[in-house]
Amino acid sequence: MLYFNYKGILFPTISSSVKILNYLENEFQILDDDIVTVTYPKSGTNWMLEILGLIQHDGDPSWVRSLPVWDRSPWIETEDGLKKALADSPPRRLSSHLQFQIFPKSFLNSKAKIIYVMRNPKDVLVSHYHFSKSFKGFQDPGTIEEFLETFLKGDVPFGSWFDHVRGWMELKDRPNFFFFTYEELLHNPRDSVKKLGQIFGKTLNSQQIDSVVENASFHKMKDNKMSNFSQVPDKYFDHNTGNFMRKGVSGDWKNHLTVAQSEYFDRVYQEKMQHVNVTFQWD
Ligand code: PPS
Repeated sequence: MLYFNYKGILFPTISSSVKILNYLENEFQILDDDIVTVTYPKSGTNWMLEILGLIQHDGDPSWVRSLPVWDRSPWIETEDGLKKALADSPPRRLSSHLQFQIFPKSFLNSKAKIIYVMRNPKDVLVSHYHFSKSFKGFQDPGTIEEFLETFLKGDVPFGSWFDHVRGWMELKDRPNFFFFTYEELLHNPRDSVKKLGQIFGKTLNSQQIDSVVENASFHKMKDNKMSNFSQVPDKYFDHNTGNFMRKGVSGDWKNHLTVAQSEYFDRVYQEKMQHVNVTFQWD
């Protein structure tokens, strides 16, 4: 079985279990000085982690080039990531794709910071579609038409994009919750780096900001074997059929969805997002 179900949400069996998720939700302790990068899959998680790692080291790329991204900021819902997170000493950097309703409850009583990254869901769909063809923990997506239905229903690992964003956006007014979009990282990288620096309590000079932007660029990351997933063993990822660092652009959905499919997506989006009081760049 490729997936198991936890509270109505699908998860890849390859990396997690009900036991892990139950432990995380009810017992795992989020600490005050944790910084947790939270995303729906394929929204720019690893890009944000590269930027955060570079900011932490004043723009010096040696650290992000010497340690795999999953060791810099382990994914708490995976077996290996959870072990790493429990062994790491504070201040910890953690990552998660969990929906808010099953995120560790201890977060609510902590001052930990959440960096939430979102991306145009049509581009998320396309990125997910390609990734699913090569990542052995995800089901084959079928045709784009079939995957559109699967995605809109939320029958994908980590559940529905709409539930994910709606759940986390409930926290948007909390002082320890910060949200970013993939599109703003792409179009306004310097401002995003400055904003992130402030969250870290760091004031980077102009050269250091340039170095963060440059070293976290798509092409630099594609060449960084600690970030481009080339180290992921073949039993998890078929490196012959796909590339984790695929295109790194916004709007690739236009090359994949027909006008009718895009309009259908828009109708579902409007219905599901009508009560979310935030205007996104893609609205
Ligand atoms: S995962 O598997 O859920 O952790 O994937 P995630 O890191 O969230 O998202 C992968 C997509 O992000 C793109 N990416 C980037 N885009 C622009 N610049 C940089 N530096 C960058 N790094 C990663 C990556 O290419 C995936 O998007 P697609 O559209 O498939 O190219």
